[in-house]
Amino acid sequence: MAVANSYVILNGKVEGCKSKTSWSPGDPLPWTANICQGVPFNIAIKYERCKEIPDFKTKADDVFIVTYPKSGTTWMQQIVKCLQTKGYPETVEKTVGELNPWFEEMEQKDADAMTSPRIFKSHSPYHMAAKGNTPDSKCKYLHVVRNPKDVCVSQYYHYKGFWEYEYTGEFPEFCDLFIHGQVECGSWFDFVMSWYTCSEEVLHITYEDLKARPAEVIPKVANFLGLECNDTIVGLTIEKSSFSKMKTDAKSNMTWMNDLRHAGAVPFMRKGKVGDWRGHFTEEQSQRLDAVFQEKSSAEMRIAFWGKDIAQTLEAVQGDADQESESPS
Ligand code: PPS
Repeated sequence: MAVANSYVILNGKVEGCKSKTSWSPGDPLPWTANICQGVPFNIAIKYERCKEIPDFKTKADDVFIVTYPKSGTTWMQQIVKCLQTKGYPETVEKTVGELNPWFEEMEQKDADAMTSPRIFKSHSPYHMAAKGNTPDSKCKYLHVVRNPKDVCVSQYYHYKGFWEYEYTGEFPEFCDLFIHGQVECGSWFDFVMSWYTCSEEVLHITYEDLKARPAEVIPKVANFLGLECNDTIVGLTIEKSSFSKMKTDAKSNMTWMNDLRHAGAVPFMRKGKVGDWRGHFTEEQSQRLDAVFQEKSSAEMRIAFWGKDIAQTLEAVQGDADQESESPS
């Protein structure tokens, strides 16, 4: 059943309707979602789970890797694993998904059973996130943010790859959905601003900085997590969290999710580049996204994250010189 835009006030599953070449507010959602408190999520996330999250008892040494989907979550998980093992992640049998389970998807009892210090992955906007409300339960958040145009492209391939979205549309429609915040976890702009303006202990890391200056960024992550860091550990972490290494590492390349993907789908470790949006966005789509970026976020945030106000052109986010092999997408 296709439900018209009234889904924003619903909680529960909304079946996707047929895709078109564009999407406008008021149109039914062309992908299958679970709506939790008005925010569309992947169907793996249950409304009941979202409801219980605010009551979760966080501990002072809990850390949440919080990201809008496709912003570099798995990359950060691998960096954390490298730091925890002083540069030898291969000595740990668990995948990054097992080490830092997806908080919104897991069961409460499994979260309760984890040994401290616990590190979770979370895709919740701040208002829906787990947070301690007493001084001794205040935990920390490691927020990874990536420029919205590259996120949009990466998320498009994610939707095409995982059958659970039942998404059959093409990029122009998906771009409309993204700009209007009608994709998984809602509006990128609201999500990022929610974490930027909250008063919790948050370390903000940009995907672009991590790509350009890993030797500067990785020690900040180690310091935030209270983990040992020296030049050797940083060097090993850079090597073992590189795109090419992770792509062939079954414990960090997400191939354990392959049974949820269409045969022949573009791999989860797709390109790992900065600026790939330039090969996907038209000038008109780019300008439209820039306008929403400008309207829905603060210049202060944009400058804090990217060094200058990139809302106009995202010129600060140039294509990089990464020589990783090109995939067809
Ligand atoms: S998810 O599904 O939300 O957890 O996805 P997420 O891990 O946040 O983002 C996936 C994108 O991150 C890229 N990626 C990397 N880029 C650079 N270096 C490394 N090591 C790396 N690992 C993952 C991955 O390729 C996805 O981006 P795209 O642009 O699609 O390639």
